[in-house]
Amino acid sequence: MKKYSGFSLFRNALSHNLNWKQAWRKPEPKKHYDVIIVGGGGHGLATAYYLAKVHKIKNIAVVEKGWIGGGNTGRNTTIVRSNYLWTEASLFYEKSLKLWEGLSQDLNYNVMFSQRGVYNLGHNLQDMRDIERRVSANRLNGIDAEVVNATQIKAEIPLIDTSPDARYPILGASLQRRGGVARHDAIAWGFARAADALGVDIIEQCEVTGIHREKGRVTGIDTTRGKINAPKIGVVVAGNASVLAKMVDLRLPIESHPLQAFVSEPMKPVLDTVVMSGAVHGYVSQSDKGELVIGAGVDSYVGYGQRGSFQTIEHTLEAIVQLFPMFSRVRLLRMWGGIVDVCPDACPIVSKTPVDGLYFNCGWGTGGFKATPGSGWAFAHTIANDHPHELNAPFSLERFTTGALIDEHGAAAVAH
Ligand code: FAD
Ligand code: PYC
Repeated sequence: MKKYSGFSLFRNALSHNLNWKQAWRKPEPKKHYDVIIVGGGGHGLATAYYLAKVHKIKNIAVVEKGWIGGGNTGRNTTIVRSNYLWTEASLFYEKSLKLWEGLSQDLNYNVMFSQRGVYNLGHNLQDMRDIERRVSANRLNGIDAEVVNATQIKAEIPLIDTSPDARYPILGASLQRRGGVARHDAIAWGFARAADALGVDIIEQCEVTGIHREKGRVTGIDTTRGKINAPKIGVVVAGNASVLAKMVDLRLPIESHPLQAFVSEPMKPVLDTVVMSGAVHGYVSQSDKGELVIGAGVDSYVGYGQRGSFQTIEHTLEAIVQLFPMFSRVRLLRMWGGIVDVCPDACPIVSKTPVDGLYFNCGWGTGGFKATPGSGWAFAHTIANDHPHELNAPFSLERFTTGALIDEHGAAAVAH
């Protein structure tokens, strides 16, 4: 991949973007591909990248109904961590965290991964018992995790209210220091550019409207830009997974909910870590631009509108102001919503399906951004080998019939 020197940066800065190169091509869809990935979010683009890079498959298309990264990838609050409770989940998320740690170099694109630590607060004795259990489980799996008390929290986050008479008193927290935040657009753009350089066709403004099957095998898709054939199709459409599944008469155990986030006006740096509280339904970090990035629990109803209700905004901001009284003076700049695809055990589905050659990657709910590289890596393995990798084998569709669920509601940390 071409590297840019300081001199070329200077020249391009002065040329009013006339010399700027397109980061990825805008190809017309071909009639046939070896693999089609439906969904140009981070997970879909990462899947295409690892299919081309690791599995040397050359004839790949990513088909996106809007623009790449316009779904949840571009709408999330970018928290990255791997401190899940059960071994199956924590090892899968840890694979992803390890990929994050080398991603800017691998993609030759700065994804601005900042390992500034993630605190999950505990407000009562049961919270603290759960935190201690999860930290122990993480450490047994070789994942960095520690329990910190209120005094340590106050020392590291001076603005937080740790007084015992607070409405939600803070007793302690789990802390994963290798956790942090990244730039959400950069993950889509970085994977898109790197996949394109390996020959992947990224086709935007191309909605999939039907999936063809013959004798139990997938054969192609109908799109708003015509029919495209392929013997293998990977579907990675987050909140729209049930809609695509219905095209092949498959019922997924998924509910789709709105999830909201907000940013404040920019300020000087006041918060250099990430603070989450599942109990009060709020979390906050500060972006490199200085905005507070604030998120909520899901809106409780199901729906496909990418917006949420006012009462959730009010509830979340109440919680944030209780934790950080000084933030009551900060003005909110904007809010938005995404549609998250939630499974009954708060864990994803990365799986083959009853239709040969058709694979689904979904159910990441409120927590899939952190998993983007690991999910793409494992899904690429599954598609290339027609068999899951051991990391994603426990996340198959069969678990909903065998009962081998992996309950991660506690570690999901965002209420749903
Ligand atoms: P998406 O980025 O949504 O990509 C799916 C794509 O499929 C979309 O671009 C869509 O247009 C396309 N598509 C849909 N239907 C079709 C069709 N018929 N044809 C073609 N294309 C189609 N996770 C974390 O780990 N940390 C967080 O801090 C965090 N915060 C969040 C905050 C909010 C407000 C939201 C909404 C989510 C948050 N998440 C977080 C979850 C995370 O954003 C998602 O799990 C993750 O981004 C999903 O990525 P994806 O690539 O699967 O989905
Ligand atoms: O999964 O860490 C997470 C998360 C934070 C905010 C939304 N999801």
